[in-house]
Amino acid sequence: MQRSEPQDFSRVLSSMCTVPHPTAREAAERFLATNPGDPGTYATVSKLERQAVDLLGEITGLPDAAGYVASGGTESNIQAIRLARNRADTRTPNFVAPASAHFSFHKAADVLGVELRTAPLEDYRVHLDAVAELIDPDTVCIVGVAGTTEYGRVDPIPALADMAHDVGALCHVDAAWGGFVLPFTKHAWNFADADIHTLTIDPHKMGRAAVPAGGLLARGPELLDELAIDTPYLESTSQMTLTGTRSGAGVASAAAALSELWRDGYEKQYHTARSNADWLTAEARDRGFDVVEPTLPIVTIDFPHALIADLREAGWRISRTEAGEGRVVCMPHVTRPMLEAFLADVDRLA
Ligand code: 0PR
Repeated sequence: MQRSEPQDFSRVLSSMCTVPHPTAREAAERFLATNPGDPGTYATVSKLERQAVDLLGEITGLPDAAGYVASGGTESNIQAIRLARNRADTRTPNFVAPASAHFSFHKAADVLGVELRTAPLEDYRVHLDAVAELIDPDTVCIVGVAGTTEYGRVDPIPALADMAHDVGALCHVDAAWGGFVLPFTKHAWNFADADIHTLTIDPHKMGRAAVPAGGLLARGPELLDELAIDTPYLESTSQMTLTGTRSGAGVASAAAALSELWRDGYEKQYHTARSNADWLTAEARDRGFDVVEPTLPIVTIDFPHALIADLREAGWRISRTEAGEGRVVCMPHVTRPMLEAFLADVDRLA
């Protein structure tokens, strides 16, 4: 029989997933055969899901948030656009998102038949005048990203929320990755900082839950009602999730990680990541490389393409931004000794 080994993260630099917390791993194993999509039958895991949503609400400044544990950021983003479309009264809906928005919004546009209008950036954040130009009476949602996938930047969320209100659209924030680091920064990004309607925050990224564990939160249950579908043969009468059968492992591990780590554990994790990001930035600049100033712990370094190829050849999992920089996401498994080993290889191969 094959022994199950934890995956080796010792050279993984660009992933937004990480080693699950031991408590989260254990909870995932215990709830492997449960389905939160059928709360009548699997009551315990449903209670854990409520607990997880309550904690996600605390993290995002809305203690009584409505929501559920989704399969990931993609599902949450699709659902946010879906509910904005369903509540609006137009046959030709559109939504506006920054050019930095994750590709899941392109999937949302495609499956939902909602036009995606992409707003250009200025210094890696969405350009507000450009957003204003793209909005019209058929705009159902304005998206802001709190922690962009490539550069970890935070859009001006309060201004986007105001613009959405002015035209009766919803404002959705994608904090899939950033949600577990932003509470320890001064950025305005959540339900308490701005009049946003929905938010994506993924426990399976910085939250240290097992995959799959995403989070969709809404300011009130009425918003999620837009997603409800009748479920005639289940004990519960309706379902608002996109998937039917869901992973009880993901849900239970999210609840376990959140109760274990919010708030001190995540705060400590953030400060370690921050200090690693600052250290790596300084070391890379000392070596003459350009680094995009990191606002959250994601470091993008202007390595030559050949060097990135050689680093990959040497076993480092490092991805490139669209502009070509090497990207290091300072996840909890990315330690200082690991970065030292990485820089030693940079020096050897450069
Ligand atoms: N929103 C943001 C801001 C994201 O960065 C991502 C994923 C999503 C939404 C979508 O989340 P799910 O992938 O959970 O549906 N960002 C990473 C990316 O696409 C995902 C990733 C994670 C990629 C781990 C590689 C990897 O090893 O780059």
